[in-house]
Amino acid sequence: MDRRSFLQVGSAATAAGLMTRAERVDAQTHEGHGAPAAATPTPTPTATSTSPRAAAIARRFPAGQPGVTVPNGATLPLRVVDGVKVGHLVVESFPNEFSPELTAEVWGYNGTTPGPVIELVEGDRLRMYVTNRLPEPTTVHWHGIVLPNGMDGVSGLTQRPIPPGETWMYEFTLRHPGTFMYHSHFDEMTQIALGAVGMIVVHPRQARGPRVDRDFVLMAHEWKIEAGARRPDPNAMNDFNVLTFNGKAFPSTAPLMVGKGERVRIRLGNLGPMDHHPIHLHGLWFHVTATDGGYVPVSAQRPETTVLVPVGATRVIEFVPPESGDWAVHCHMTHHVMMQMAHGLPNMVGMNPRTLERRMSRVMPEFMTMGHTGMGGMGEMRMEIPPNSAPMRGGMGQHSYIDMGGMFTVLKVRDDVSTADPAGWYQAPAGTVPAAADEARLRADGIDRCAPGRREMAVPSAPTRPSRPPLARPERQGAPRARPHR
Ligand SMILES: [Cu+2]
Repeated sequence: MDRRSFLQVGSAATAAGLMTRAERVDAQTHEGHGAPAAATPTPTPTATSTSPRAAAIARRFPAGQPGVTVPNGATLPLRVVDGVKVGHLVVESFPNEFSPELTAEVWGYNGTTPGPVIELVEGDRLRMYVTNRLPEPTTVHWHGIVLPNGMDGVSGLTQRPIPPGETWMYEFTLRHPGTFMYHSHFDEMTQIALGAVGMIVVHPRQARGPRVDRDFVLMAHEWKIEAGARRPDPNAMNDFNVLTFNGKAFPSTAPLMVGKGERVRIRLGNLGPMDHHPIHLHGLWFHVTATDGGYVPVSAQRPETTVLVPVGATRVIEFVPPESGDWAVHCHMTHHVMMQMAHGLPNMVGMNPRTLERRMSRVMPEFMTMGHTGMGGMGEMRMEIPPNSAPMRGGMGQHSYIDMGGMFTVLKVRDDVSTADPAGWYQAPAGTVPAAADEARLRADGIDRCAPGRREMAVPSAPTRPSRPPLARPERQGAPRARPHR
């Protein structure tokens, strides 16, 4: 199966895998739940493709709004019983593949972290069953939703916690449209850090602003997973080393496919333990149109290229991409696009390694200094690493290795998105990609490459990666270098 097929089948398979057979039959009838809960029959999805993206677009909600697209994720199947939308969340422990080289045991809902997106319509009555398969009690808090106090899900304050093995019921009406979240509110430090979080989308009954063509949900999260460990460390307070969108680190993050000129909405949420994330989009300007506190009045919307998504908040952005291309979408904290990068290392940049290398080569012929010319390309070198780790890993791009991993994905803007391959890259027109300048051009423009002010390079040797043998073991190197946390 190629990557495209995998992406297309993946979400559908995931969603299907979460349902019992009866639920599956029911969901086929009700998944296009755009209709008023009480009276109007729920329309059947009209998607002709197996693509979850196409299915999302085909699932229309009031005012012609499309259903949400959840990269690497799915929406929660809901059935309508006597006008009430009924769902079932099962919180439990399971392995999550963060990236091809890293899998760890997390706590999440219905086999995913974040849990499935709960997609509703303003005015819906929701009845949600919560089954606790954790080894300790739990609750579910409906973050941002205005509801009766007793349904707020705060252990001790508004309810007793749900003991392990029990199934409890929440029920309330979604009085306001918006982008909200859900998460455990018992032993928050552990359960949130291990992934017991998810998002809620409530579509408005009446149009609020211009209709969008695409509506994405992206949830940021951060994890501390020691290289080689099988479980995130919930005691971590800083140095989070695995950063994710919808539970995946790049290159496992699915791209956001949009058409040039389409109106796009991205609903960003953050229930990571500690850090706020400035999420940056390339190649366009956007407006922040809503938060988990409601819609931002048009007169108060500012154009932005980066939006800070604090812990415990959602930010909704909208834009019309003016240019086709492969545009980066990432957290702008540089350590949040690194994976399991060791911190507290000596600063090697600018160091002259010749003496060190000469001495070290006597006792360790394969010795290689790293970091003195910068750290670019280390992920690409595929040096030997502990099993189940992804230190400094990014992924291959069309032109070369992309040094960023973690909280990074790609907005793929295409002239014709209906036929575009999510695994494909943008083919830039000739002459629109930078290349080495030729001498004639330099002369014509009066550029002197040897102009005064250019200093000799402080470090005479270029990175030695092409000519040196691969490293034996990271821990056998004598010099400080980038290495995974121990
Ligand atoms: Cu960040």
